Amino acid sequence: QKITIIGVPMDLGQMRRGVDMGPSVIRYAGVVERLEALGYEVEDRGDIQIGRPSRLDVKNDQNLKDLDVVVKANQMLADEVMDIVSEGAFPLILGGDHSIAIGSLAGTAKDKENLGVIWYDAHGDLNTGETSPSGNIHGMPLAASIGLGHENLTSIGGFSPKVKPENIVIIGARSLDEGERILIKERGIHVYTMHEIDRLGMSKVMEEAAEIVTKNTDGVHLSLDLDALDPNDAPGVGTPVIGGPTYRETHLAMEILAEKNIITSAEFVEVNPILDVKNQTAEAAVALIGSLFGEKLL
Ligand code: DIR
Ligand code: MN
Ligand code: MN
Ligand code: MN
Repeated sequence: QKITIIGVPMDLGQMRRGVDMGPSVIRYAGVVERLEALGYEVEDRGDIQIGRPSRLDVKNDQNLKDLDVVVKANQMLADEVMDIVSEGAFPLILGGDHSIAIGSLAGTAKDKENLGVIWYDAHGDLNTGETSPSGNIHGMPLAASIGLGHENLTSIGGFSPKVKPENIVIIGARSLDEGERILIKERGIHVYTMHEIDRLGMSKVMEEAAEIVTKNTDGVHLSLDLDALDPNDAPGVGTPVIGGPTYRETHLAMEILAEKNIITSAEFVEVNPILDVKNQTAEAAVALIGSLFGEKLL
């Protein structure tokens, strides 16, 4: 199968500069070579061109920082991903902050009735301008994808919603805002917090998650925020939260997804090399991508 890589050097969905270098350092860590070594045909389409306002949006009218630039970039990403899907290739999206998941999901959900989503993240990303404590759009992409929030965000790709709440599984959550907790309960979104991971073990959690996202679905998108991992293993992220799954547990999660062969598109986001040591977080991302695509020792 062919894998097509698209980079999204976006950092305006949150307030720490540097995550725009994510695509570049993930490439530097050898993502293309890693996938080619597994026998895949790989095309790298380069990066989406993101405009940069001369000043960051300090006015922040609707508690949606830099809304216009984020919307424009996501629309371009949605178009690009739709094109990759129409070619029959697997879209592998490299972030950039997590606001780009709105475009990724618009692109991957376009021709699907029921897209399943695995959201591997320390956070829920279920805020809207009304509930967000930060105004950062990287905390809102999952809400936008189920049709909640500002219309400019929900309408990206020309349709809404992209996914149904019951087809979503969040894994690794340990930091949820009040509005997100309410939404999770109201909409019945499946969440495996660190409590369930500790109790059941990653293996069982992934078995159950895989069952949920494949029930009545016609594809599964993996959205992996590197801040899901424990900050010891992935220090190069803008909003680290102590007490996450280890590097090894996350490998296991990827290996189980590879074995089940259910993932049809994926993104790896929030790698910020400025906050990192020796590109450790991008190296982790590439190793995890290896496992997701079937890498095994023996
Ligand atoms: C927080 C942080 N819940 C917010 N969200 C992050 O700003 O909405 N998501 N970092 O990955
Ligand atoms: Mn996130
Ligand atoms: Mn996060
Ligand atoms: Mn259910």
